[in-house]
Amino acid sequence: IFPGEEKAWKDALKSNEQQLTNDVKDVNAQISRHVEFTLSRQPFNVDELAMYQASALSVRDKLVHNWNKTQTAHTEKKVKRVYYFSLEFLLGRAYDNALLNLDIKQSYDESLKQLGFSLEDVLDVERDMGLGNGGLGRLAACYLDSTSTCGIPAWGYTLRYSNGIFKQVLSSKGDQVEIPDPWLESGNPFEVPRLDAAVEIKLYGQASRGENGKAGTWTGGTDILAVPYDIPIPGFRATATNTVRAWRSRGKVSFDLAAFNAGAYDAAVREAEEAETITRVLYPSENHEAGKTLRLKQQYFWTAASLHDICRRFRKLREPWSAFPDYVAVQLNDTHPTLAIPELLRILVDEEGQEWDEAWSIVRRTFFYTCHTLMPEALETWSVDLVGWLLPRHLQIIYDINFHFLADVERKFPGDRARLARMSLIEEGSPKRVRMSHLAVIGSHKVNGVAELHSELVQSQLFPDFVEYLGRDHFTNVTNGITARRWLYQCNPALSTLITKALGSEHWVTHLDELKKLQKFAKNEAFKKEWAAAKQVNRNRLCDYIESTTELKVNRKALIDIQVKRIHEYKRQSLNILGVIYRYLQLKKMSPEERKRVVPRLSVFGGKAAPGYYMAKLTIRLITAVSKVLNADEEIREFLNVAFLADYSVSLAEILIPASDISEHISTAGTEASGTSNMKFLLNGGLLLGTVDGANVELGQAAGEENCFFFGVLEPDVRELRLRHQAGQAQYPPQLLEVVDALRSGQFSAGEGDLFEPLLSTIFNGDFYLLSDDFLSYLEAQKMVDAAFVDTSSWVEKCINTTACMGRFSSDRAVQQYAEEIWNVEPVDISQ
Ligand code: TH1
Repeated sequence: IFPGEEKAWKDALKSNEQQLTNDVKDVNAQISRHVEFTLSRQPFNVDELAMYQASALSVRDKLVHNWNKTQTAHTEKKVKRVYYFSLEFLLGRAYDNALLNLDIKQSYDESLKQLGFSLEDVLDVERDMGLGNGGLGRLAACYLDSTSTCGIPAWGYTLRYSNGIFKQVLSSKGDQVEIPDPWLESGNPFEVPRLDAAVEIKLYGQASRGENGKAGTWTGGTDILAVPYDIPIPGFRATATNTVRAWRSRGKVSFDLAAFNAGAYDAAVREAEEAETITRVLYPSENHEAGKTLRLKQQYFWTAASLHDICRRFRKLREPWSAFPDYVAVQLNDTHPTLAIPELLRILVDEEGQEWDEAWSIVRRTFFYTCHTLMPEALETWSVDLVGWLLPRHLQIIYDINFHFLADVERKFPGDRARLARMSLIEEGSPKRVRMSHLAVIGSHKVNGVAELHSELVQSQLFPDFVEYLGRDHFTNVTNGITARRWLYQCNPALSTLITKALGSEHWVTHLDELKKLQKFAKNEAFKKEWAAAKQVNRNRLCDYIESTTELKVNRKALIDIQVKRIHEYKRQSLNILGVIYRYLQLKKMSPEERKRVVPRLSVFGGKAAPGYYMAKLTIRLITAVSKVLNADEEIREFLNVAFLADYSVSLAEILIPASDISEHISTAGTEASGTSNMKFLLNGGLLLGTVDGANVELGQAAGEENCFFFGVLEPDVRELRLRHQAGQAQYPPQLLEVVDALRSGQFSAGEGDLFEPLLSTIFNGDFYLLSDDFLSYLEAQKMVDAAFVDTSSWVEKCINTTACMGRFSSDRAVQQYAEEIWNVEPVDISQ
């Protein structure tokens, strides 16, 4: 395996390894080497950014070392790998995570001190890898973290957007303004470009079918380069280091010399420009179909490049194609990568000479599909004309799949035309559209939802025909999980230290069920004191952040109630803020004496609205408007204040989550597939205020209903209530009307009484998200929160017992469940 002299190589590599030690003196040398040689700088002109780059590169060296070992072991052992296809990987920052996972944070802290910097400040220089919108992208990041820690051979495949999720700022009026996020501006020390592994991807052109299931062709069109950039994902205290491979699009001929010589400079660059546009920006819509041509190009570009990579790796094994599913499991993160299904068929039939039936069987054993939503507006369909124009061969293949599929449905359910129409991959109409979820369901070996309730609804509401046709076993549930490394160990040192001290070791960080043992401390007064003290450290950190980034002055003893997530009507930030207004109106009616008996509160909101989502943006305006009024009200603000924190991100979540007393997960029953921040808040000893929806249900079962605050209508009643609204038979509680009157009076909009009318009118026209039905029980639940919070001792007990029960929500559990029940992939010990 070594070119040249084996001994020369081995000695050289050994010496490299010896240089990676973690004594402070060695770390100094490693960092200064990057300052001098990589950055080509001298000590006197090292600023914080340069120190971040040099020291992060020295950390990367250590990651790369483990990474190479991992990849070599996987290759040598010919393991089966899982490939996680996700258009979003919301990784956040990498530096602190790497320091903690490699257990070298202390050395770096000391080293940077000696070199004249503060580690904390240097860590703060890093920009978030914001390659995602919300829960779906963050889930992918947590899952890759867990595969590394659990030793499961895995690759994440995604796009390297040069602009991640936009930066959110607030205008002086309190409206969301979007600013681009060119996060790569000053480079990314945590990625490795693999220019040699670039692949060509075709778009447009002409296609022809082969005769009776034989190879077809796809010619002409435009070829674009896909260049991979690799990001190492380290396991906790483990050598195993998996990869997120992110593709960047480039023009194949970056420059057309003929056109240039002919004086057409524009034309010379245009083609390259167009190619690069594919990975220029992440679509900022969450749980909503983007529906744009560029988005379809992104989806194909990414899945085709990734499959190309996977097939290349497979060919090296010299196995027959029938063995492909023994080495490859591809998890489709929602329908966004569904084009991988016809693409693999195309490779097998057109390029590898496989018969159609055999190829289809390989495909169906390779793919697995996770469904993340029930929202009709998020279900992807693409117009047949668009698919045919961009991917002519794939459209033929999709039609052929559909032909065989419908023939089979007809055999099973003869004469049921309505069923055929419902199940077809093609939605008839003008234009005709390809239903991506149907393709994903029949092209996969298993389909899973992301929480128990959601998986039930996936079967009963979304795909009932497919359950009948494919059988129940085709559908399953894997409840989402989160990584305790980032979401407790890293973001909450105060609580982590306390837990480690109580449990006697850090074993819990990789075996989260161990937290159960905290239960025996739940009545220990000394422990409870320390628990409360840790919470106060985190509240103070958040309050400092709020006071340094907003105009607000906050009461540090107030109950902190947080709702942070994408702004959506279904997530009902509006219910929360209307509740705040109600509380304000009541406080205004009280005497100063009465007010002192009320639990003081700080309501914190954060989240981005899709740029084109009017109602979500108006909700932000409402929250910021209420915040201004409360903060200006000197007699009230110490009892009730509202903060809208701009630019919610992974890094901001790391400050917010440890600080909460209560967090709100209050979607209309049956609309939130799972939610994952709910798990993070509870893991950090915050209590849940929520509806009976998504993973809240299982969180409640685990933590005990006595430790949660549930309210609201149940999913089975939603349909009936909506009908009642449509029939104009709904009741509006006086408490809600009081709030509505206040809003209409202009009290929260400088006299502009109709500013929030569009929002209010949704409540009085159909009230699709059932605000009026849940308002009273929401207020009741908030009352219970107040009552419980007053009894500090029993409150802390609830918090401890909640954290203790969060083991099941570890992403380690989730990926192990996927590995065993879905992927059939085994963990690999790479030390031998
Ligand atoms: C989210 C779901 O809304 C959330 O409930 C769930 O916890 C999370 O996925 C992880 O499973 C979704 N995000 C998106 C984003 C897009 C399309 C659909 C969904 S569902 C772009």
